[in-house]
Amino acid sequence: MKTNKNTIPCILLGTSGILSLTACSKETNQLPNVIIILADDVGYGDLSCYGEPTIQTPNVDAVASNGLRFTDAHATSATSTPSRYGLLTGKYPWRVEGAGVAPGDAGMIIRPGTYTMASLFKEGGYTTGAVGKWHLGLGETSRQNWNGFITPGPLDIGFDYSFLMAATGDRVPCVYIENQYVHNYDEAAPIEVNYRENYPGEPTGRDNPELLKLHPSHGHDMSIVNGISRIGYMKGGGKALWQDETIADVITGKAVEFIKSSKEKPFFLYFGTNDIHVPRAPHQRFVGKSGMGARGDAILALDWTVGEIMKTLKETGIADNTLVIITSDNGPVVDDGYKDMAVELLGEHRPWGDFRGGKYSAYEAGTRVPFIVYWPKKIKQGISDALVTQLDLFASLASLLNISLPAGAAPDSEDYMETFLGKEQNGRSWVVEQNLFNTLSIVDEGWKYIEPSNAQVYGSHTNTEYGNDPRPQLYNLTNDKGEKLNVLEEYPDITIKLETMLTVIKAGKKP
Ligand code: NG6
Ligand code: CA
Repeated sequence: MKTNKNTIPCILLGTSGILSLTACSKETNQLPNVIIILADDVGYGDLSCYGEPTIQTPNVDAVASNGLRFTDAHATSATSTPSRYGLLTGKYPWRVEGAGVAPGDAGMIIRPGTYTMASLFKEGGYTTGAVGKWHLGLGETSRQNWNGFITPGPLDIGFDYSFLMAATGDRVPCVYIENQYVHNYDEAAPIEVNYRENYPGEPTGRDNPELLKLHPSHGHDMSIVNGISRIGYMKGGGKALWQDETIADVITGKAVEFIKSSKEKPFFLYFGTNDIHVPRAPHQRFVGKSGMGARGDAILALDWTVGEIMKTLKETGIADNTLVIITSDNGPVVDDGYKDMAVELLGEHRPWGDFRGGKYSAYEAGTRVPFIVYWPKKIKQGISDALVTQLDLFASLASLLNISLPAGAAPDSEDYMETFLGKEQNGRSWVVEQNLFNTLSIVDEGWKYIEPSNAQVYGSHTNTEYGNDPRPQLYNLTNDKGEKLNVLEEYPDITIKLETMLTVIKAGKKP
C-alpha cells in the first residue's frame, strides 16, 4: 500500500526528556480508500437514522452509528447536474454556462483538462472509478457516436474506469456505458438518440399508452424502453437496453467488482446510485416491502446497495481504512412524473424531515441532505451539527492526501477535513444554495437570505414549492428551521449584510 509521499521525520521529546527520532503519526498512515456513495433525490427524512419512524434503512443506519452523521450538510444545488458538477470540481455550478439539468445527449460539461476530484486522486497515486449515474454529459452535444467510442469522457477528467448511466433513469439513452463504449453492445440494433423528434414508426408513451407498464403523470411520454416511456427519443439498443428492475444489482455489482480489483492500492470510487430517482421500478424482492409504494421500495433498494458495499469492504479486509461518504445529490420529490403511487402511499412519511420545500427548491429541503462519514480508523463517531457542504470535500480530501491544488482548481472549495472527521465541531459560517431556476440563497450564522426571483413560485406537477418570490426572503433558521416566517422587514441590517455577501461571492471573492 502507498504511504504518504511527504513522509518526514519528527523530533519528539519523550517523558524521560530524551529526544527521539520517529515519524509524525500522520505521515506513517496508509492513505485510505475513498468511496462517495451519491444517492439520487434522497431527502433529509428518507433514511431512518435521520429520525423519521416511517422507513427502515438498517444498513445505512449501521454506517451512521459507526461513523459521523451530519445534520446541516448541503448539496451545492437542488438538482442533479449542478450538484454533481460542484462536488467533482469544487466550483459553484452557477459560475459556469450549461451546468443545469442535462439532457441525455449533453456533451461533457466538465471539459477535458479540468482538474477534478478524480485528477486529485490520480495525483495521489489512487486507482479511480466512476460507477452509476453520471448526468454530467458525455462526448460532444448531440453528436455522440453511441455505436463506438464516446469521447471525451470520464477518462479525460481523471477516471481510470467508468460504468455509467449517461444521464438519468428517465432519460434516453437507456444503456450502460463502460469505459466509454456501450456495454453489451448489440451489432444488430445500432443506437440513435435525439431530443427533438421521434424516429418514424417508433412507439411513444404519448401515442401508445397501451404498451406501458408504468404511466407518466407529467412529461416522460417519449420513447418507450422496457415498458416505461422516457424523456427524449431513441432507437435501437437491442440487448444493451437496461431493465430498470436490475439497475441497482448491475451497478452495485460493478462497484463491488471495482473495489475487489482495486484493493491492493488506494482507490477512489464515485458511485452514483439510480435509486431513488424516477422511474422507480425496484427489483421484485423489494416490491411492497416498504408499504409506501415504489418510492419507499426504492429506498430499501438503496439501503441494500449500501449493505453490499459495506459487506465487500469487510470481506476484503479494508473496511477499517476506507473512508465512506453517503449523501444525496439533492432533496426529495414525491411525484416526479410517473404514476407510481408514491403520493397515495406516502402516509405519515416526511421525506423532507422538518424542512420546507424539496428537490428543485430554494428552501432548505432542496439542498439539506443526509450526509454520513465513515472511517473506523480515524472518525470521531457521533452526530455533528456543523454546517458543511459537498463542495468542500474536494479541498478537504486534497488536504488529507497532502496535495496542494494547482492554481485555479476547486476555487470555491475549502478544507474542512477536521470537521468531516468530527475532530472539529465548527463548520463553515456560510454556504450558498441554488434552486432549479438558479435562484441563489445564502445561509450565514443561522440566517438565510433568498434572493428575489420572478421565476415560477410553485411546481404544479411535482407539488414542490420552488421558493421563488419577487421579493427577497429572510429566515431565522435557528428558531424557524421550517422557514415559515419571512422576517425581512424586521432585520434590514441582516438582510443587507447577506445580500452584500452574496454579491461578493457571486463575483468570485471571499465575503
Ligand atoms: C425533470 C424531470 C424529472 C427529473 C428531473 C431531473 C420532467 C417532467 N421532469 O425535468 O423527472 O428527471 O428533470 O432530476 O421531465 S435530477 O435529479 O436528475 O436533477
Ligand atoms: Ca437528483
